Amino acid sequence: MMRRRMFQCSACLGSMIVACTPAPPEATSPITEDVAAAQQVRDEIAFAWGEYADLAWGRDELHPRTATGSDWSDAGALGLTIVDAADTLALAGLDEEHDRAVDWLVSDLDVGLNANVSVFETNIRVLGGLLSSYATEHEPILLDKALDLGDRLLPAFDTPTGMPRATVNLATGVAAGTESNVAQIGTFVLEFGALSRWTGDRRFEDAARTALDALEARRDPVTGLLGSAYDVDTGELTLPLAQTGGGTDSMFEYLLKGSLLLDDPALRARWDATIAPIHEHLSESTPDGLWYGYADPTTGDLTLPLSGALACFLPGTLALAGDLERGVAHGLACDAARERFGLPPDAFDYRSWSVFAGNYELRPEIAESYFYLYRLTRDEAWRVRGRAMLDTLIARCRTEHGYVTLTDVRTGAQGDLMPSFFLAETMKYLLLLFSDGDTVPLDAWVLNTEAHPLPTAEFTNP
Ligand code: DMJ
Repeated sequence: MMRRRMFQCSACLGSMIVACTPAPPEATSPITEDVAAAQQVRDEIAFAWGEYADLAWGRDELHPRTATGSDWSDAGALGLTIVDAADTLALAGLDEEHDRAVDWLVSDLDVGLNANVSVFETNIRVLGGLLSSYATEHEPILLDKALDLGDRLLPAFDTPTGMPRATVNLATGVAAGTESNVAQIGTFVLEFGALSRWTGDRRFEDAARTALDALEARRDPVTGLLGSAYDVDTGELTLPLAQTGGGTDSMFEYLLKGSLLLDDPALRARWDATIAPIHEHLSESTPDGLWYGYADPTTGDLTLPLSGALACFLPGTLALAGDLERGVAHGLACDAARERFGLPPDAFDYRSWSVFAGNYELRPEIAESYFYLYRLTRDEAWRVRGRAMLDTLIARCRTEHGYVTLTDVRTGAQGDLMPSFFLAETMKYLLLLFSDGDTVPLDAWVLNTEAHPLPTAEFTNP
């Protein structure tokens, strides 16, 4: 049976579940597909997926150079690449591959592994992937498995502060980790909100909101800034660095996207209040554009001109929030890093361009920003930048058996992993960048931090 795939809007597809709102006034013509570039991305998705399916089916991730698979845990696999890639396969029109992936989720995915897993990663990849597939398939067992998984993640939130522990054992419910970072604490309201509203079980959304409230209570009373990590038992700040990259990033994203998915003005107000001190204390203009560095959360002093691949999600999120001016300026800065290094490394000094961590992990964030900036400005230059990124990915990261990370962008030395987010996010954002405007319209879908689309219309009337 051909499964349903509906990441479009009702005006474009008769069976869709949501309505399109009118196009913004400045939008004078529809966004049309860049046919050649979109087809090239589809071909690369088919290639990378095919290698995973041939060499590592059911395993968490593929190691292309050694042609093997590996799992997060010795206890077994969560089929990470399958759950993460299923909606990308649908969007790429790879119908047989998509159906096989969803059949595996329905029949084979075991969310009760006796394994200690990252609560954050399991939420954004596995729960997010299950919910996104449920949104288009309406297969009850996908929601049952999501609910089962949500139940197994919840014990992590049973702390004195309500901030979750970093890991939990999916079979025993034993949670561990005293210290947790801001992203690991505050990146749940999309998946847990959707789960609560689809099942009528408030526990998930309540837990996600309690964790966000705990972070809100810890913004510095003078500067308004958060640090990077906290003790989930005592609430003490353990890493006094305010920054927007790895370790904090998706919490900011979820304040904005939570307000959009759940139609929640209070979350929007919290995004506004949280991002304002970031602009005030962390931003710095250079000839390349606008950067956000590292600051002391207590004094607000900018202490380190440091950025990296992960932080480059923010241009797109700023644009989605309506701040096109800063979104474009920060996007240009991130693009300057891509131009300089070919692909953006994990950590560099944006004033001197010295590199602190030269690895490129097949990360999606810069492509994510190109996508939002193109959709929201219609400036063709963002597609041109995306095509350049795609060319570099193919030239430097494509191997006989899939795509690999780079251990150093300066030498081009290759690693041996195709992380599940490569198909979930990097290739999906490139595909969406080149797709027409009716594919995942931003007034109907909110993408979680792993790029799994969730439908806004289903959650606005709890
Ligand atoms: C992804 O798992 C998510 O985008 C997360 O928010 C950050 N890290 C990776 C990709 O770089």
